[in-house]
Amino acid sequence: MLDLVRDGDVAVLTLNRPEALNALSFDLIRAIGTALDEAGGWDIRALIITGAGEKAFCAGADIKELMGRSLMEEKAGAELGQRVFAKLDTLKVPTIAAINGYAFGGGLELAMACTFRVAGPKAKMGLPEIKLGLIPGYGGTQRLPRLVGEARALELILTGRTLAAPEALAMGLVNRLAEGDLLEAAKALAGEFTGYGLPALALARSAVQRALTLPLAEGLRTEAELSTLAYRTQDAAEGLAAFVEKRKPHFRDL
Ligand code: DAK
Repeated sequence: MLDLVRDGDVAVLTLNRPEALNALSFDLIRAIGTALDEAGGWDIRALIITGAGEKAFCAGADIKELMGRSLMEEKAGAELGQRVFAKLDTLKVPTIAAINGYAFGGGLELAMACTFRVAGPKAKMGLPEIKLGLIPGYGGTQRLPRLVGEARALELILTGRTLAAPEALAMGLVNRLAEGDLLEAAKALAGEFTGYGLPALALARSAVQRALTLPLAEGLRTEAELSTLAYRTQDAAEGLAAFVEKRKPHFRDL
């Protein structure tokens, strides 16, 4: 159902239900939560999430499982998905969704909860819940407007239309298109930040996450506090000293 493997500094979490296009059963969502907890305890510097098989990153919530549930079961299901995906916000390392094929509904919501998204040439994505008489339940109505703005988010959620990778790139929904091997492209992106200190990476993520929820004055106050915290780390002392001494810094996550 799920594979979590380590490759040097980077862990790769692969949704592995290709017979159902890696659809998110509640068991799979729980397993993602457990895997994120496990990866959080590893000595890694980035986590990549991708899908097994040729066709799909993840085709969304398991539609068959959504049928015939009570209102309260459904609410608990939405809260479970939101809680698990929110773990990505606070994971100690940045995350990258390597979108290898279909990323629909909950699948795109999972990708949007990652820090970055890299799309392969076969990536197709959207929030098609409206076609099922539903609306997104795992964070899509909140994360999509933060990534692409309200007007585009409303268009995508109300029409349920499918985007190919170039359009997703143009609107900022994905960060990069992979020209060759997708996993290599995701690892190359990871390689651009894995040399930096985890405390500074985490403080920067935290500050940016708050930019979209706080009024400007409060956001600036938060930035002053978090940047001061970063300044107090040993990594900052090392980074400043390395510049002055004209050498490469050696960050130790301290
Ligand atoms: N769930 C379960 N099975 C799925 C699935 C899904 N989302 N998507 C595909 N499959 C299964 C198919 O049923 C098929 O299985 P068999 O029938 O062979 O047993 C197998 O995967 C291959 O699929 P297809 O034969 O359909 O493959 P195609 O290449 O022809 O089409 C497709 C690929 C991705 C275009 C098509 O499968 C498709 O449209 N899939 C559904 C996409 C979708 O609508 N996703 C769900 C979005 S809704 C909430 C919780 C969550 C949500 C809302 C509320 N609460 C708890 C309140 C969010 C819901 C969503 O994510």
